[in-house]
Amino acid sequence: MSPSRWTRSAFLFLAFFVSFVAVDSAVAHAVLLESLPALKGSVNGPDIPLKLRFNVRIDAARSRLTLVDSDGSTQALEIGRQDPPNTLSAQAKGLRRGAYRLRWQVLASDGHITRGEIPFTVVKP
Ligand SMILES: [Cu+2]
Repeated sequence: MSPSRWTRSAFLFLAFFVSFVAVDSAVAHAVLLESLPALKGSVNGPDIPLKLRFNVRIDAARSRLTLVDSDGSTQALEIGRQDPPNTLSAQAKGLRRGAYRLRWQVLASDGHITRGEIPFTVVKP
């Protein structure tokens, strides 16, 4: 291989590698950045606004928010209007004092599903 050909091959390889890495990070799946209630936070009941903010846009129609009671019973929450599109919000109503978990499962724009739980406590019924 001549030196110029070698250089071109090396450049092409590098360009391919860089574009691959760039695309991979651009379509990253959803990571939770911030939540209301905060992780292990305490909030006043009985009605609690829930908001989750992610690093990327979320497909709300294919995402799920579930409230888990301290006795393990679950309740699906209706997801409200997305504003902005990297957030999910819902309303939990009539909560009594106690420990809860907000279970989330979201679909990001890259087609990957991620899930997690936010434990929180309701202090004033
Ligand atoms: Cu992903």
